[in-house]
Amino acid sequence: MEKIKNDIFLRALKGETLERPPVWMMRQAGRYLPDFMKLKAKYSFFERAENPELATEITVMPIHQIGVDAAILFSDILVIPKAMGCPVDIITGIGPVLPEPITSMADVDKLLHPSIEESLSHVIKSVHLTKEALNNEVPLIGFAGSPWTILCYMVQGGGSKTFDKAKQFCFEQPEAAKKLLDKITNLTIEYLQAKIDAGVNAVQVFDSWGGMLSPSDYAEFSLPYMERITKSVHGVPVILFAKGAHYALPQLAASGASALGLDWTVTPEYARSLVGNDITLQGNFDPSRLLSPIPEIQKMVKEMIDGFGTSKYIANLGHGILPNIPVDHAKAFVDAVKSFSK
Ligand code: 1CP
Repeated sequence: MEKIKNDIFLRALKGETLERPPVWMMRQAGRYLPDFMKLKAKYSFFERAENPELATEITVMPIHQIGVDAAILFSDILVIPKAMGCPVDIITGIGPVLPEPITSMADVDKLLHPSIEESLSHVIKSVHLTKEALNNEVPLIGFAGSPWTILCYMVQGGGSKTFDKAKQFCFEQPEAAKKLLDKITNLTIEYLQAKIDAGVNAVQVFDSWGGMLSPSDYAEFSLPYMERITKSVHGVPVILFAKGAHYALPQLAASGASALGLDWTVTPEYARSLVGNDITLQGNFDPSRLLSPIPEIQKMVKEMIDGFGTSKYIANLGHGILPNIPVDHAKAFVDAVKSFSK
């Protein structure tokens, strides 16, 4: 059995009380690092993500340059629709574009259920190569999008402020929507399990657009699928991050997950009052607050940790790091967590 040298992240997931919380940042592998920008100028998104050597290089960058306590594999949640036969482009300045969106049951029926081996072997290769490159320094996190968040892109055809077409599809054609959610869930379980079998030490499910739904619609179109994923994958801790859906925290806490991600709209006290004391919490620094002067970042990090405590807590942002964050501010955030003392 491998022994990870810095396993503070895994210990927090087990619920241990620590001297200081572990720290990593959502979207830490892309976006703001100058060395990443150089690769981005040279290669398209999928050239970077589907090339295991490049994906490995990008994954380890923030470990060496920023000093985070965990690595997250460079990839994207949209590899799942692509594997199902729904084309995906990622266009600089625009974001994801899915030119053949799902509009009907017939479209859902046409989707593929490929084996991970035939469709996503590059991700598995990236896990192997990244594990080698990390040399057991820190744990590696694998991830997937939640079925609802993946449906958002597959039906909307790209990013959106409202995901109105995705919601319309769910409300007008609930049977087709649920069949689509089922298909995404089935492939996602196999995908996450393949990454676990290849060596990732934890997995996170990103329900980035969970908060687009009302509590009752969340209970119908997102929660059951997140629960099924959590109960089906085995071997490593599962972290569920449902942005904007704090009303669902009690149910997510009961799903069997090891940890829940939080966005910055909840206080530590409120989050704890919803989930109890058994589960680990992760978050929730407002990513825009990394634009504040460094002394203010340091002060706010201290307040955040004082609020959450050093037991069952992982310091993180409340959503992905923004592309315009100065590297020294990101590093100041991480350093402030690592030098925390009561
Ligand atoms: O060419 C590029 O580099 C484009 C930007 C980019 C990057 C760096 C995209 C397109 N994806 C990624 C990588 C990525 N995506 C990672 C890798 C690890 C890391 O950066 O640390 C991860 C974890 C994701 C996850 C992801 N993709 C999410 C969930 C997390 C979140 O931020 O909410 C979502 C919603 C996506 C969709 C997506 N892919 C890319 C973009 C620009 C977006 C968001 C578009 C939108 O706002 O709808």
